[in-house]
Amino acid sequence: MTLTHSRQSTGDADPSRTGSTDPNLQAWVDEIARLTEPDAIVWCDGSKREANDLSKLLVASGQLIRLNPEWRPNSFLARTNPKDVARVENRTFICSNDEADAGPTNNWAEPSAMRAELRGVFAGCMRGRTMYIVPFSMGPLGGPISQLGVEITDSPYVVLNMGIMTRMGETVLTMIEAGEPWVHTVHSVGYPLIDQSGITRPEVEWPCNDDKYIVQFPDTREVWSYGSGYGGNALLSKKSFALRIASVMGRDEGWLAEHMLLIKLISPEGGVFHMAAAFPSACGKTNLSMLRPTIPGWKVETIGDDIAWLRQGEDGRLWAINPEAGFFGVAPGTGETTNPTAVSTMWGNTIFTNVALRDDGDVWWEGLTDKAPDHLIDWQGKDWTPDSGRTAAHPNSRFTVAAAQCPSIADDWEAAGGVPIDAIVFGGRRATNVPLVAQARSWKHGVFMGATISSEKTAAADGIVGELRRDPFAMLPFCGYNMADYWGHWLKVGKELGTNAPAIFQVNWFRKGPDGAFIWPGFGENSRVLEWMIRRIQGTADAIDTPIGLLPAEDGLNLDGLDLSKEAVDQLFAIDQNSWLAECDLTEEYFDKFGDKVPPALRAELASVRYHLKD
Ligand code: SAT
Ligand code: MN
Repeated sequence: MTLTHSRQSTGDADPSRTGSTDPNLQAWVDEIARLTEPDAIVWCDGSKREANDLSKLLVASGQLIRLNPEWRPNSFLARTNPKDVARVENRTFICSNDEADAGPTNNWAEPSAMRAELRGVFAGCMRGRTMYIVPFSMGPLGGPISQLGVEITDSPYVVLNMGIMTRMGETVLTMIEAGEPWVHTVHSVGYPLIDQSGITRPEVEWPCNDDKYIVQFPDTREVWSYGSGYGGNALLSKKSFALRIASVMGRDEGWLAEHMLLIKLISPEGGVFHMAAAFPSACGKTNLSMLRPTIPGWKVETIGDDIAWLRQGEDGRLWAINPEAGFFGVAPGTGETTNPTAVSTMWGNTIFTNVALRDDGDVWWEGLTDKAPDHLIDWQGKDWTPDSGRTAAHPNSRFTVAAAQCPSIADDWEAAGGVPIDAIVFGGRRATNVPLVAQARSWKHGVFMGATISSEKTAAADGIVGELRRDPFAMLPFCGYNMADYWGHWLKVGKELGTNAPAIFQVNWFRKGPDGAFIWPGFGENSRVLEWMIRRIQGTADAIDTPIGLLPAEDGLNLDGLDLSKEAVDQLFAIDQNSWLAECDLTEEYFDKFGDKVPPALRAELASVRYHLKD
């Protein structure tokens, strides 16, 4: 769709800064500007005024719709190009100097060849557009686990999102100018408004390019992203930096960058515990991070919903921060019954992407309410009614909102040194085989559990939804180096932690019964599983040792007041010997892909599981 407003004015932006006193930063900005040829350069200060000006600009050009402020103040709807709705894993590259460092699960390209290719692709790509310099901090400003970055982008939508998802603005620039290290990231939607021969073309509702590149250079800690405006491809602080680049930093410096939510649990006795939990994209991390326990006396508070950076503290324990400042959550399935906390978090100041528009100027998506409105404009801008035969919101539609707006946010969510971790949880989406919960016998066994997680694919990435794939540590699309080396790194971290290491658990909320329906009610009822974990840590809950891990003993899991038959509970915990032996064969095949890089300790764990299954 073409729009009448073809050129972006930069007149509204803060004119106070025109450059940086940091020679490296300035030289890099100059170099990217020479390559991409923008009309103007804006140094973002992160102010409210700046965000207001940018949203006005985007509303004026038709790229954002302002929602009715009566229902949703200072909130906006963006509709992407239908070809730009999710992460593009087959266009995501890890360009390590050595191919072996990328490993068999990443797309590798030789760095200098990729740089040459990118130079061609980026040449003139910002013509007719404004280039924004977005300085940001991952983690509280100046914190011991925090890191700085700068994203150059030609997308004001990205700037607005970065302002919510990170601590963004002038203070970071002054820290960089004081000599703090920072990560270089460059992004373009790949849709110049003036072509090679000087001919202008009109702006479109969602500029992007069919040709996409999401390229990480781990050795130089750099990211280049082209052709997509979608979250995970374009908000380079997130998956590109906080996971792909940071995982490599962690490998080199002895810490962990993980695809994990962070929560604080308060027991009825007032005990405080912290948990980090890894699940693949769109498997309920946001819901779990905002869980409202159904069991009396327990409280869950939110620290993060997607990414955690973990590091051993001076006391020898593992401490974690949420490096982000906002949530980029999946909208469908987020509703008054499933996640009322998320619903109240987005009362205003929220950017919605690819959800449906109500006639009253508010938003809607599948699962927000039980009943759909009689009429909507769907995510593609078309009229929609409940019998249209298609969903009104895209299955990967998103909300971007500040974490500080979350009613369940923990008071220490911004503690610079993080929170001490008592338990680590690995989960996936499995219709069969994997029990509701199992505890690892040891750190090594826990690493084995994490390494062998598989999950049914969701709409968060391109591909076939529902297809089962290995997703070790929920990091398959996000590990910036060889996955087998990453397992080795986890084993090393565990060794350092020794007896201070957190307990490790595996969960599966998604097991289905013979009728194809989910057996476990999930959501708030998951608090029962969390309670069992805490009781295990305290040493007050019994477990039975099974070949695949420690399961709740008879009556060990608190099922009071839950309408679940004995058969259903048995199905939730059933371990089918033959299926598990078959799963072990698949695990061996999977390990073999990594050759001799697989840590012997993991091969030993596999042998032990097999041995006990055959017992
Ligand atoms: O699109 S994102 O990568 O930011 C979200 C996700 O897939 O986890
Ligand atoms: Mn994620």
